[in-house]
Amino acid sequence: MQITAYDHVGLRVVDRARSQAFYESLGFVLDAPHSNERALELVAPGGVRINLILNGETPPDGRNVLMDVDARWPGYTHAAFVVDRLDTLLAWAAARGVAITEGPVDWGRRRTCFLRDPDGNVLEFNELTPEPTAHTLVIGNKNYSSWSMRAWMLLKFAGVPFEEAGVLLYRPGSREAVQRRGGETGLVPVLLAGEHAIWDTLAIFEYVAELNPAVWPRDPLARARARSWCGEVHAGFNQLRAAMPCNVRGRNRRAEITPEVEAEIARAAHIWSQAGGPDGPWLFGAFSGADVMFAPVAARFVTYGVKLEGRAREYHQALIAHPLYREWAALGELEADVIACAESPEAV
Ligand SMILES: N[C@@H](CCC(=O)N[C@@H](CS)C(=O)NCC(=O)O)C(=O)O
Repeated sequence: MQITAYDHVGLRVVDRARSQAFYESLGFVLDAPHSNERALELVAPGGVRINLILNGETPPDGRNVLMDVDARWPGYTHAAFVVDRLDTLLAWAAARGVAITEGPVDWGRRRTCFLRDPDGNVLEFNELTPEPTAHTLVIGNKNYSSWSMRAWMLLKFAGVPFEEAGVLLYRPGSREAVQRRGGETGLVPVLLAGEHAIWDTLAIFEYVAELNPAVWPRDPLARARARSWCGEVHAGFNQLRAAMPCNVRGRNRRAEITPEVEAEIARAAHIWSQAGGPDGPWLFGAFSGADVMFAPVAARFVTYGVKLEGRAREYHQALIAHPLYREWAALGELEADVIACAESPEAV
């Protein structure tokens, strides 16, 4: 037998409506099929569950009998949750007038604060501190390397500090230079995390998502959809890729638009036409790794003058105006190196 995770923590409460409203404002949602007249089950977007046990009686003088009386009766003292951003939690508490009873305090492995729920149950919230790891991103020419662009934008978006090591691509010895840095395939990007090399873009995305979960949408099914689209880009769009080599600073370039290329343009446009939501204009409302994955596709559409319509067009405009896209494109503009096979002639 192995204990693998918590299923839930049970909290006895006095006033059902008051407690439900409190926990819902923290992001928990009622799981009605698993609730009954004795207990409410609530679940947070990350899957963390609590049960509100509805048989509480108002304690004498309103004090929490486990925590606020002189006698130290044995029992649970607090539930400790992990949050992505402690500052967001602190802002939530300030906006609702919920007192922070201890903290925020930096324990090294975690940054923590405590507060009480409406019954005086102690709740602890932790933002975990990642182990300090030195990161180096081995990338190719910024103007030409679409996969490098993705890893670079993602690390910046996730706020993971890194140094850059540039390798000029498609020269004798380029792949060997990447291999010497630990990239087993000789292709870029390679993310070096301390001594360890990660040499595939999807693997880099997943690694960075472990450092900052904001890389993926919060909802598990949205997350799966985001990964499906990213997998599709990673494994597909091969006709488009071949017909339109990445050349971020290039304009008005000619591409042979075969029916297969046309179908892949239509597929990208179909995905993009689904963008936008309450949290913003991106594929999953808030900006995520899925948007980063499509950034070089957006760049190709600029270079080769691909016309889009409606929501897809708006999404494309937003993506090429994103500050990280612009920063990458501006750096590519400054590069002197030319990769002849990616320099298609101008359209007439
Ligand atoms: N599957 C790899 C693809 C990486 C890739 O194709 N990188 C290109 C640059 S965009 C490369 O290194 N090309 C150099 C070469 O083929 O020698 C990933 O996901 O990272």
